[in-house]
Amino acid sequence: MTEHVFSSEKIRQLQELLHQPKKIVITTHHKPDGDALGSSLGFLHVLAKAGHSISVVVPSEFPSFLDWMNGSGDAIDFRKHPHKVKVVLKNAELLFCLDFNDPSRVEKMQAEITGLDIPMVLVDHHLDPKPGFCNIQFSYPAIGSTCELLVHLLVALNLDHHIDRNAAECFYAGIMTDTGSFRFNSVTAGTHRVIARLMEAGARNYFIHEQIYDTNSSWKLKFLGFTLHEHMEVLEEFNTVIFSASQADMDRFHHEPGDLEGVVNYGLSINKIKMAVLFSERDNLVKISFRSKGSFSVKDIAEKYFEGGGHRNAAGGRSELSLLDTLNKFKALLPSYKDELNRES
Ligand SMILES: [Mn+2]
Repeated sequence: MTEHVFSSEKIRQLQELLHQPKKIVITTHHKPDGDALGSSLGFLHVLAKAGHSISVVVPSEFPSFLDWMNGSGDAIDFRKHPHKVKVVLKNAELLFCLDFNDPSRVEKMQAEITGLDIPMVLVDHHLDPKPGFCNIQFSYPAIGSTCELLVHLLVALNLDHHIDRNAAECFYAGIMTDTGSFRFNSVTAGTHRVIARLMEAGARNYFIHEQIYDTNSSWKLKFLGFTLHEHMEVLEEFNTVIFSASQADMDRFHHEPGDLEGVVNYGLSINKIKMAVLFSERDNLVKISFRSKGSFSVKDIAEKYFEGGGHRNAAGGRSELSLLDTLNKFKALLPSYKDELNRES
């Protein structure tokens, strides 16, 4: 389990920060996913057992399929309770930033965390952390999830004996969702050793899987069917699939946050497809989810053209153009990637 080697100096610094009971705030990125919320809540349980007083703050709402996570009801949503967030941050002695590496990822909460005069610790697996964002940075892009990284870190800190069932199930969920249920190439033998450790601590794999994947509303499935049938465009020349969802369609299918989660992956399940992209209209903005297979990087497209970023095979972006104009802008970019999209790899 201790196969992951961290800088002993950083571990020492962090141990020193955690030596005395502290008021700690844990936060994560806007629109928290399974890994973001799982790492935050799992860490909350561990640090609480170690004697600290913890608040988890989220910049915006998380999808309801994560409601089952122990502690989720106590996470403070900045959009709903900005004042409460300001108060806990004002009293905080230490801030952990999990599953993001750039203050812009907390969106409207950015001003609250960049002005703080307390130690900040980053634990994250996205590429290119913003230099100097946090005082101590544990940035490991090769690791498939922040939850996996955090368990390795807890072992190095000698805090892993505090991982109880509640913490273990939060971490398990984050690893499962960020690895596409253990099938992405980021999964290693080390990932499975962490999973074994979490199951020994009581994590129920069947329970977690059911909570996350078998709690769809019928509207979500109807919307999925509609999107696949009506708004999926296969661009064979570019080995690319495009999905789109307009605000009107979302209203028609009673869209709830998280309902479009996973739609984009259906594109990659088509033979030979290298890239799949979902464009969804929200609050006068087009949100974009990019996915790819193999060496083709969607991170660069997201960064260069759509004010976004992420990983090589999974990235996000946005556009202030209309849905149609955004689709056209994207399609116009494809010829310049044609060779790369047709390369065998
Ligand atoms: Mn993650």
